[in-house]
Amino acid sequence: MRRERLQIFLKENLLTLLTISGVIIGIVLGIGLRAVPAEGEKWSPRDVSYISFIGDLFLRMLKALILPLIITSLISAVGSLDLSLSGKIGGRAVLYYITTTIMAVILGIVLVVVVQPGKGADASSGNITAETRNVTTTDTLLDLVRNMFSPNLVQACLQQYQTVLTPPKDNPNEPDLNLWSVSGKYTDGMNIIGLVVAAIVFGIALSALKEEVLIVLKFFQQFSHATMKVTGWVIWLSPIGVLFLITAKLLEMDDLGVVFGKLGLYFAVTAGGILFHGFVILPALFFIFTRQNPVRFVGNMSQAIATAFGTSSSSATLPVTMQCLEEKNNIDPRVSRFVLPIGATINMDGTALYEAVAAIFIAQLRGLSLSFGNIVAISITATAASIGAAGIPQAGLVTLVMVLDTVGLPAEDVSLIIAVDWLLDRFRTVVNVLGDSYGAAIVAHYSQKELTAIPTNESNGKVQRNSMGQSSETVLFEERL
Ligand code: 7O9
Repeated sequence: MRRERLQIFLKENLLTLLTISGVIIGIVLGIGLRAVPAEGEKWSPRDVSYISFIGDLFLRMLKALILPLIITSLISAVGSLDLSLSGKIGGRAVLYYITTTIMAVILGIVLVVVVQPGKGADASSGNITAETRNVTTTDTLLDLVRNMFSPNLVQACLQQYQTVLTPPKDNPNEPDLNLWSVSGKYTDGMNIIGLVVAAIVFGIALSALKEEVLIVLKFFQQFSHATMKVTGWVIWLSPIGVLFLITAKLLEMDDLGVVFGKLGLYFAVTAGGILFHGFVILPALFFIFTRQNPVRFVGNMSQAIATAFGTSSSSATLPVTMQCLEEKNNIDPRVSRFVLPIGATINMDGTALYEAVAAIFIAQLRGLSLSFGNIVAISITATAASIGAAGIPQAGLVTLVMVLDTVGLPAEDVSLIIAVDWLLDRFRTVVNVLGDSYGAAIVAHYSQKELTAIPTNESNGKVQRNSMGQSSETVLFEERL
């Protein structure tokens, strides 16, 4: 009897157990293989590229799913709800995103102000120079809004708009960026915010036209099922994929010592804050609002957590997150397919906490004393930067530069913390993914009543039958036609 239960457990959780083993073996192998080259030497970039090859294939497959997934999910979810209900669900999601992001920033600020990791630390750790570009915060925010309204949706799949500043001809060293001339260009990278906005608008149009466009709605629903089917296949590669991604990353890094040495306290404060937010605060909120067991909820998300840690990209993890949420945590697909792509785009609790902590740490390192007003300004910019990151070309450092700029710190100071960023990024990504997932679950809980009032219209691929044995589609068609 016991053995049977164990067998059932192993069978149901085989993939998850394999993926977690993949993460652990990846770490052990990475650290172990670092010791192979002779003292003072390291693995050549070519060797590392062979090792990352398999992880890279996994990452490419996940990334290939992002575009079809967000477009079809958003259109089919918004299209199957009426306007007032999608407004309510969207509103609840945004309220959750803003509240939790602000909570994350406050947690980070309290930690960094109390622990003071920058006091007495040595400011010479920045031996890597960061590439930064000349931008003003205003231009960055205007670019974000411009990117929301893409003039060409085919181009939006490939490029984002970016404002470019060039120094005046008569004074190439002009320090005031406001005196530089302004032009615009398109840079490589998917304009995700433009695509999300366009898909939502298109979904609203389908919902407004109702039965007139039922076939188009069905097309997007079925396309979305097909994408999730492929996701189900790709997920089986995750144990091997994350193993090689993690091993290769560990081999590529210059010096693992800084994580525990020079920048150790900074690393501990940031990672501690991020993990506390994701594994204590968010689960507590989840419990308070839904009265469900958060431990079981996180357990069911472990596949997504491992993928987020391995890829350090919440967008690449999105297909896995959606699968875990729908298949294991039984969240209504009309909610998950609507709020997850939006969450992946604008809700980044880990990133917001990190940017606030990083800016204050650098200020401490530079001996700059911050007023209460400075700290409020940092909080606001860190929140805005995490919301806008996906709409800003080459976001990574640019957003942190924006936060540093609010207290007058130079862009080059980003280089002080770059040495541990690759590892913090993984923790941020895990918590960003968890934040989106808890949000979808809480919103689904509060929208349950309104959702049961309308037929599911086969959103999760399972045809639902009523007491007469008719599928809900038949009912829907009969009702509408
Ligand atoms: C982290 F919705 C999607 F899935 F289609 C989507 C696609 C792309 C959502 C977001 C993006 C995107 O481009 N995001 C993005 C995120 C762009 C730039 C920076 C970041 C911040 O990334 C996090 C961080 O560095 O803290 C983290 N690596 O969650 O992926």
